[in-house]
Amino acid sequence: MITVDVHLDEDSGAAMAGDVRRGLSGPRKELAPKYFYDERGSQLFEQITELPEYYPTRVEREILVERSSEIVAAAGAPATLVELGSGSAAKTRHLLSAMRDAACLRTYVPVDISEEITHETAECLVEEYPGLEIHGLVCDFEHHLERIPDRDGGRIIAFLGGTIGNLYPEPRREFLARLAAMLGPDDRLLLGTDLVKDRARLEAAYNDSAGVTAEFNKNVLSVLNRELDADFDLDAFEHVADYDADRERMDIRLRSLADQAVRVTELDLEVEFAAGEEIRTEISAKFTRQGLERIYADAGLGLAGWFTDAGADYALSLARRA
Ligand code: SAH
Ligand code: AVI
Repeated sequence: MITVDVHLDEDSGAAMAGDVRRGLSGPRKELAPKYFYDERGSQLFEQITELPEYYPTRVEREILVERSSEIVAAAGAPATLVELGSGSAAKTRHLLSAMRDAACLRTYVPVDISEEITHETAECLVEEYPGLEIHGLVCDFEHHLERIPDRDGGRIIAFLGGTIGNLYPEPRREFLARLAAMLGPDDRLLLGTDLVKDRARLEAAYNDSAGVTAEFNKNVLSVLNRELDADFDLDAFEHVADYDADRERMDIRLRSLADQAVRVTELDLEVEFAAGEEIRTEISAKFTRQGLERIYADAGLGLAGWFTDAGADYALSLARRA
């Protein structure tokens, strides 16, 4: 009942090497957030979801607990749930249960870049949902969308957790346009988006008092140390996360605490940092309904359902191909 196809090969190693070389060679240093998620990074993200300050997971769960049946009905009770960036699929159970209760559930397709968590998730779910067919894909959803199987009976393509906010506007538009082109008449996108709110709550969510987000952020340096034989000293960088109100996004960086040089042996690259110089590791965009409707329209999608929590902190929206 479980198959997991792994599409991370030598090409992805070469892609990482190219990304990191470009990201660390220019005047404004940057690393892509997908490199956070090795086994340790996925575990740290799971810890983030339980932090008192990190509200997005809690409020998205609240919506799913209360509205999953309605969401599944509004999506036409499809047979397949595809999930991009599925991780542990902790909240996804509410959707799967609603699909099982509506007697439409046949297949779950978790799609994630982290191989370990995708295997673990598939094994847990097949026990929890007897008869469920699981077809996992370990790949980069920005590059391998075409590997997602097309199925009879309609699909919900869920992209939860607010991960869409980790894409810059232009790659986000391209990604959503490619998703739109994949949607048949019976398919719906189900998108989780964190909503614009006051700076204090946003900044607290990304600067937790237990320091887990700082550890998660620095974990990308451990990934480079292991994968590219780099010699980053994690104690020589500090975690920085603040809200850019003009761009409506969190801006997350690592700041060098000293003048230092880092060697990335696999790239034959020496990277110099001045004290105070930063590497951006992630953005996390926050949305409004109006803004999202425009984003959908620009990508060839149309809003087909809007579900928020009581505090209007977060939205799940359904979209169809326009
Ligand atoms: N959906 C879960 C996890 C969100 S964390 C939740 O809502 O809690 C983001 C997830 O997306 C991680 O599991 C990470 O491994 C995955 N991910 C990040 N970038 C990715 C990419 N480019 N391709 C595939 N998966 C990616
Ligand atoms: C996965 N993604 C939606 C998280 C976010 O909130 O942007 C990642 C994260 N980064 C720091 N804390 C959580």
